[in-house]
Amino acid sequence: MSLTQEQIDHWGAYLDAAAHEVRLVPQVSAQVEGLQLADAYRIQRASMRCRAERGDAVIGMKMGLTSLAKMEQMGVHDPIYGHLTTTMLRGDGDAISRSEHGQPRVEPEIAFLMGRDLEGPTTPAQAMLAVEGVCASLEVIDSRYADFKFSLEDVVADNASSTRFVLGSTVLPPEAIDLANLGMVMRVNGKVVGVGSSAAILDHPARSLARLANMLHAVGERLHAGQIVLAGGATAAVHLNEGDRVRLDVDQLGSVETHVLA
Ligand code: OOG
Ligand code: MG
Repeated sequence: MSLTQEQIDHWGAYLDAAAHEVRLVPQVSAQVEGLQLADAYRIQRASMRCRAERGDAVIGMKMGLTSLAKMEQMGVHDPIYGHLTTTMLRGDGDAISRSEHGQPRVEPEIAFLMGRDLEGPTTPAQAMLAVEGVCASLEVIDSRYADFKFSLEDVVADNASSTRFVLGSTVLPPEAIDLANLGMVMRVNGKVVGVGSSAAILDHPARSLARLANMLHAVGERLHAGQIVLAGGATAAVHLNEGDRVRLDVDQLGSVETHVLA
């Protein structure tokens, strides 16, 4: 049975408060018997309404668990999506703060900057026609659940662990690059911690974008011109500590960097 609107709002506020106050909380699924995926997405949207009340607007979407490396690391094998908001965005070279995170991890990603609205049902080829620019990105995820231990429904309710993302400075129009197999090398403090390819992202990042549009279509939503979309980490995520310097290099898309302050 699906949850009432009152229950959805309660769990949305529960996870929003945990994220806002950088606190760990018990999994929702441990407290709601038979939590369904559709209700988990409703909880995610309720938590976004709490953010909006603080003036934190949605500026894009992210796909998660789109590579085998990520699926295996998390023990969850279905792609999911989450919302990206203003407070999560950082520019190339900007810092993130360790104190604003509970258990931060970083992932190498490809970002799409949408030039047009994109509504499902769609295909990877059609989806790419709505993209204006492509750039490298570092996503910093954090979980409101201890040790990132969660079910599919729990991580969806927790907005797919979204916390921060950094956009690279080099933005290319999609027709200028072949996204099928771009090498991706992530370094922490100069040491290589992740090596991958854009091919790891559902075989092609365009598939991730189309999948997102199709998942949104199922709930009567779409992507909007001007929004940012993260296609999902190409390698397993790596733990971050205060003082760390992170750099991602992507073939043809240059680099993107961040560092972790106290
Ligand atoms: C869920 C978010 C996964 C990705 O790129 O696969 C994600 C998690 O691992 O906590 O952002
Ligand atoms: Mg990610």
